[in-house]
Amino acid sequence: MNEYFQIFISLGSNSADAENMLDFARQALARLPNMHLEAVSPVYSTAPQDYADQPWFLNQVVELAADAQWRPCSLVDALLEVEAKLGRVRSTDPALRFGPRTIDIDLLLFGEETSTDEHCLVPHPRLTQRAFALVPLLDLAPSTVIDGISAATWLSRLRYVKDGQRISQ
Ligand code: PH2
Ligand code: MG
Ligand code: MG
Repeated sequence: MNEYFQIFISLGSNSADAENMLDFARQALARLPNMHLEAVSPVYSTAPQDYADQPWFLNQVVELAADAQWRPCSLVDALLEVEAKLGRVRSTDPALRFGPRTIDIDLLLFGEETSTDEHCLVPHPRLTQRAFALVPLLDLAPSTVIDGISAATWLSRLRYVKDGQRISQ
């Protein structure tokens, strides 16, 4: 019997075309070999973290099932390739053509695995601090545990406001 990993990936974009970028990203992930798109969370509109002076983001978490040939680092490489491909999608707005990266695809969790390789840290090192990732993750998998503590507990430690599909932190 084949072993499968339950994988959670965060999608984020604050380009003018964010909805389409998430859509393209979901399609590209579903097309990865030996990978199955299992579930998608609602899309949240989220206040920018780290650098406040930028537009709000759309964020979403997707659940994938990967067969045992995938490893955290090979998946991160594949995600970077998808990002690069989507970054080249032409916006209709010429001002955005050479703008910043339009999609961020982050590996959050890879089954029960941990990776301390700088290039492909698992769990994602900032997951427990970010409501924009924890809220949609909990939508899909309410009993998730991260570093021995439930995702719900991590979220309860954050100061954030969730108003329908909007999250500010
Ligand atoms: N990603 C960042 C920095 N800040 N803020 C929100 N709301 N959503 C993001 O996806 C995001 C961010 C860098 O990865
Ligand atoms: Mg990120
Ligand atoms: Mg990233």
